[in-house]
Amino acid sequence: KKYNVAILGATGAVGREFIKLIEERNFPYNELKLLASERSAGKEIEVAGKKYTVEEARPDSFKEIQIALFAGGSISKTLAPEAVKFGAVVIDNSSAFRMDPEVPLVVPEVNPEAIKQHRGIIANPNCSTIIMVMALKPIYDSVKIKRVVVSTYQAVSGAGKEAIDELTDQVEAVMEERPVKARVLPSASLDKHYQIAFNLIPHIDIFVDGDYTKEEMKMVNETHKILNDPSIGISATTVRVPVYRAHSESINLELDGPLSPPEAKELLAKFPGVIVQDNPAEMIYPMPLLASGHDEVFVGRIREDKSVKHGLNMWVVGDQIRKGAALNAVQIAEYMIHQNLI
Ligand code: 2RA
Repeated sequence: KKYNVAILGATGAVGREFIKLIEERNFPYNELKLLASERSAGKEIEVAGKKYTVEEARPDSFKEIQIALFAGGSISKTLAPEAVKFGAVVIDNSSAFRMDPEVPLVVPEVNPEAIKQHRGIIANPNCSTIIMVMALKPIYDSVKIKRVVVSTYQAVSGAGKEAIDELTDQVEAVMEERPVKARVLPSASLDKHYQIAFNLIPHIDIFVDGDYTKEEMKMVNETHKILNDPSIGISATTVRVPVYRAHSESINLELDGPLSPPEAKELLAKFPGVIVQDNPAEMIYPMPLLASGHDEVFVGRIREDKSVKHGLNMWVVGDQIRKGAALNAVQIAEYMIHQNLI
C-alpha cells in the first residue's frame, strides 16, 4: 500500500533529511507534497529523480494527505490540527504538543506501545531526549533508574541551517583574522548573540524557572513521559558546542539495583538502534565526527561510579538531524504502517 505524504518545513535541515530518508528507505509514498513558509515557496527539489516545487503551507495543503511529517517550528501549533481535520496523521518534530496528555511522545524502540493512543498527532521528542532515552531504556528495563545527571554537548545543527553556516563563517573569520559576526546563537530570537567558534555556550532555547533552560527541562519532562516514570530524578545541563551535526551527552546514573559495566554493555549492545563503542585500550569510544550521518546512537566510556551506590557513567553520541529528529519521525511512520495503524 502507498500513502500520500506531506513534508512541512521541506527546505530546512530536518526537512531535507526527511526527503533523504524517504528516498534511502524507499518509503511507500504515492503523492508527495513539499511544504514550507511563503519565503521558501517556489523552490524546486528533486526527490527520487522527480522534481517537486515547494508550496506555501496552508490548511488545505493537507487535503488527500495521509501522513504529514512536520520538521518543527511554531507553524506546527496551527497547522497540525488542520491537517488532522483532513484525516492526516501528523508526526510533529516541534515541541508544541509533546507534553499534551492526548499526544503520544514516541521513540519507536523505546515506547512504541504509546503510538496507538494517538488522536491524529504523534510528537517527536527533542533530539537530546531521544538520544538519551535510547541509552537509558535497556538499563531502565533491567534495574530501574533512581537518578540521571546529564550534561550535553549539542551540535550547532540543532539550531538549524543558519547556525551551521554561522559556525563555518566564524571559523573562517578567525583563521583569516577578520571580525567575527554572531547573529544566531544561542537563539536567533534573543537580542544578544555569542560566538560559537572555539567557544561553548551553556544556553539552549530560553531560560525558565530556577534558571534552567527550556532545553534542560525538555530532557526532564519528556524523559518522564516517554519512560512513563515521573519518579526518576533528572538534572540536565545543555551546552552548545562548535560541532556540526551530532550531539554528545555525558550521563551519570544512580540505579535502583546492581549492574556492572560489562552487564550494562551487554544490555546496550542488544538494544535495537544502539551500538556500543567501548574499548579504552584501543581508544574506541563514540565521537560526533564518527556518529554523523548514521542512524544509530553510540554508547561508550561505560564505567562504574564508585562515589554513589549502583553508580554508572556513560558517554552517548547520536546524529541530531537523523535519529535526533528526521529518522525518529520516519521510523514512527514506518512502525504505524507495519502495524496497520494508518
Ligand atoms: C537544539 N534540541 O539542539 C534543540 C532543537 N533541535 O537546538
